[in-house]
Amino acid sequence: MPVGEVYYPSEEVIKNANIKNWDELNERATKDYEGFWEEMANELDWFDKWQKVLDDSNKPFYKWFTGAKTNIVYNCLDRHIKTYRRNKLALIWEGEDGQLRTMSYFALHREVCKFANVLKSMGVNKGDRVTIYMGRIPELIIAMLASARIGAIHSVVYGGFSVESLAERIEDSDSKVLITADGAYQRGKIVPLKQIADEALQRCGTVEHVLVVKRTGQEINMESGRDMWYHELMNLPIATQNCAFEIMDAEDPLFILYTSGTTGKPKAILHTHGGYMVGVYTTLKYVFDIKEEDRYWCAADPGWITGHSYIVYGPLLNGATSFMYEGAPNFPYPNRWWQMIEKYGINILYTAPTAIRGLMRFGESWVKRHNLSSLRLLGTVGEPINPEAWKWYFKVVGNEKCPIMDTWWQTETGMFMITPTPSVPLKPGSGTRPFPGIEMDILDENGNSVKPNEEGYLVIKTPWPAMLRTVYKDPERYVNQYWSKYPGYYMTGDSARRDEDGYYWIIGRVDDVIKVSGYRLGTAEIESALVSHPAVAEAAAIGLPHDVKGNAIYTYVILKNGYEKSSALIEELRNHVAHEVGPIAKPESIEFVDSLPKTRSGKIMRRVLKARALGHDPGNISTMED
Ligand code: 7RM
Repeated sequence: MPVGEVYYPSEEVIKNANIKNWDELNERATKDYEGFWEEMANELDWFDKWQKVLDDSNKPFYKWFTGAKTNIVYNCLDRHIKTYRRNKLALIWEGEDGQLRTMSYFALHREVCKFANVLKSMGVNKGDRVTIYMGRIPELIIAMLASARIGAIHSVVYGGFSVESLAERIEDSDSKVLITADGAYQRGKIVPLKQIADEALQRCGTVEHVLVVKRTGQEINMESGRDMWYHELMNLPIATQNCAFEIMDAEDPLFILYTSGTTGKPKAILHTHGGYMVGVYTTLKYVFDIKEEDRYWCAADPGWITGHSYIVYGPLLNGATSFMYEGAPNFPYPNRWWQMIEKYGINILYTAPTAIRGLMRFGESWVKRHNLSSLRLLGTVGEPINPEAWKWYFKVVGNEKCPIMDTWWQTETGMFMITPTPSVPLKPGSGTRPFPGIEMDILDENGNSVKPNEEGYLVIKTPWPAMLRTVYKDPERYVNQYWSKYPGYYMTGDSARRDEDGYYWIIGRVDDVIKVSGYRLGTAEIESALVSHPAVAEAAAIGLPHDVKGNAIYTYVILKNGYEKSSALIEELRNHVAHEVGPIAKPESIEFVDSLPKTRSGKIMRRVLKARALGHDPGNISTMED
């Protein structure tokens, strides 16, 4: 008998499951993971097959499906329009203002080809980087796919980021083209994307063309010679609906995505056409049991890895119908999500604990006004889900019949790594076990596996197809950050424990990454935004537990001589961080201090600040300077 509280799948769920016998598949995939991934790769189209499934001759720079030729967009679109899926809806989209747009696979293919031709006419070539900065609108997906179709590398910057975050990502990626929108609707207000982009472009010098989608229609500045309207370009004769795809090597870059790491600036994680495609296709197929008639909704933002893998690429590779919603979950009322699930007959909902906790606060009557019986499966991602939120999700949203897929993974892993599949017994708060073919472990400081229920460092012991290939332009950082603590093993940056049944329980980050409402931020980004203000000499940021957000940002600031502490200055500094990094990074609190705890080599001891804030014992402080 398994230990703890266990939820078993119903007959109905097992009947629908793509994996009926998890243990059998797991055994097969563990014994021969290359063979397993090769079998999965064979379900997709390749122009040339691989000479080798896995090339590990230059560890940790692994290569997958070497010598193979493909294009992920071919597998997302062209493959389907040759079949009955031509007329199937690829995308159902609802704007925050209630506007509805749908696109068949045929229509999405057409729009992608047209925009790919526009990009080509701007001189975008294979290997060039294109930065995309938009709200959750269909053109964001079209822009990603159009770039990938012609072999360009997309770099999507989340629309909730602001001036400095955007500028440094454009600069670091050396993008010649920026694709953005006039604005984005969020909670009834307009986020002035173009205005933020204009300010960012004053701080970086690589962009030649800015392509602007009209979404909100307010007055914006259009710089002649540089800025062009998307809808005007799409009407030009060059924007024909045929555009040859670039034949890509399996290992050619598909995209970079910036993510916060242990120290310093966000780093660009690089993913490829071949392995990434096989990984996200397989995991979505098995974990969410995607069926032809399903309507699947991943409520993340395409600007984060969850959106890349499980709004854009995974569903399209599976020929699924995806729903995307532009705005806030509680706008104009707290029933918005439930209303849309009923209206569109959504079968699968994939979201984050912070969203569940946020909606839970409004009470179950908002859910109960709607018939949610179309739901079959639920998912969660981004941070550990507290059992209370899990149970509410299971009972109130899923009516006790929808298993919850608690998927643990990272920007770096590209795909689900620890996750149940629908036929597996669940424990609230645990992602169960690694996906078949993935070998993981929990280690102590010396690299030994810890005993059941002991905490340790979570590592991945074998390569997987959707793994990051490198940190863009910084291979050394790739090696140091991920592969040096335990040579041969990938270091996740998380701590975890494993129970007697082999179920994994994630505890949290062990580095300077803070997950705020499921968004990944680095202490360094927040601190550097603070010290860019003329009043600030030094700053430190930590994450502290928060009921809805999971973690909230607390900051400590040393003022420069001549500046007075005041509540007006606190407000000014909070807004300054929001303006530089984005509203998600706005500190919950700012405390003025005269000194910060530091090591003798001058590093801020955030762990000591955290212990003090929580009233805990700071532990070993022998390295502290004073
Ligand atoms: C997908 C995503 C990665 C970090 C990761 C964890 C945390 C993600 C879960 C989770 C507990 C989960 N990518 N995390 N999923 N913790 N249970 N199901 O979030 O790169 O932005 O963040 O998120 O700490 O290391 S990410």
